[in-house]
Amino acid sequence: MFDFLKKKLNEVVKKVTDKVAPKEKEKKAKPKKEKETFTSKIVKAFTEINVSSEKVDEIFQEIEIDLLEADVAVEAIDKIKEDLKKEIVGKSIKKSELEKQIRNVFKKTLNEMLDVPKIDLMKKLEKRPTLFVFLGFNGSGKTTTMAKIAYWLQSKKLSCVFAAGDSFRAASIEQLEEHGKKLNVNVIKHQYGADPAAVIFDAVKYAQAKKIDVVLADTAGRTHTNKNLMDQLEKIVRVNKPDLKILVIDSMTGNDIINQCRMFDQAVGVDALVLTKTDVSNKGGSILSAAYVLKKPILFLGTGQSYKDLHEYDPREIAEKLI
Ligand SMILES: Nc1nc2c(ncn2[C@@H]2O[C@H](COP(=O)(O)OP(=O)(O)O)[C@@H](O)[C@H]2O)c(=O)[nH]1
Ligand SMILES: [Mg+2]
Repeated sequence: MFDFLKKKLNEVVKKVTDKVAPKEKEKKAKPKKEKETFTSKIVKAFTEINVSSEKVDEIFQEIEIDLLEADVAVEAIDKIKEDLKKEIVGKSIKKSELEKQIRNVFKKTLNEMLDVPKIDLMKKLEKRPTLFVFLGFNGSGKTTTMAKIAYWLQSKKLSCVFAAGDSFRAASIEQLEEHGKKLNVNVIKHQYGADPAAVIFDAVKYAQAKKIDVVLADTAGRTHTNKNLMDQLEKIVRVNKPDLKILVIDSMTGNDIINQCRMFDQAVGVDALVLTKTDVSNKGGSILSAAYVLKKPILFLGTGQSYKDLHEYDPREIAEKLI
């Protein structure tokens, strides 16, 4: 997971270290006159450096591209830079400790960036029935994530029903029924073209009657320009008052993640995120951007195509992996 981002971040740590305190051999133009004595070595090891704010700006101008390549948003890069300044500018730092110190600053910054508000899912799930509605662009992984969450709920001994709220895209109902069959979960559906608000309403009634714990409602994928689909989403929310509106985002989307989330948030309000395809995304900076810029709870990461490939979001674990 996030190998490319990891590689870039570690390269950046090395580059910053080298630029703050260039290695002796790089500076050395003429051959050494004296043999290094034990004392001179010690002195060198203890040589302290002082970094200016301008120096950090200059360094970041050069290395910014590395982070942009890994899909880290500009806002996130600025935070990394400012945090680094706070820790190293105006202080005397031993050369020998510089890299370690930079690494620690990065780790702390990543931890802060990845730290998003939390939702106590088990507490949410105490309500009967709980309604989760899944939102997102076409192909982001809504239906697959719903099925994975059904599997996860079953592992917690909770029952669920699917609402086929995507009555728009061809074969979407059949796709959900496939999952229903494999997971032994009923699907409440209407015809294609039906009003999804009514389908979800029926699924909630069904869950109440059958004492089913959770309703997982699919919706049609939409884009910035689907005005009527956006209106449909508003109706779904107005009629059914979901307990959680979960935005499912493809982590390969790059920094459009931020626009996507803002669009759904403005239209209906986003309570939490799931980031899918973290197993195939070769960049991963999008997760930093999503966490830091959006500050929405992240419930899960999608890590593959089978039902068990759903990983509970753990910021510390990710920060440890990255640096
Ligand atoms: N590798 C990988 N593929 C995923 C993941 N989540 C979804 N997919 C795939 O993405 C494609 C679109 O998923 P789907 O659930 O149909 O998207 P929807 O249009 O939002 O409902 C399917 O081929 C899924 O198998 C994931 O976490 N990892
Ligand atoms: Mg779908």
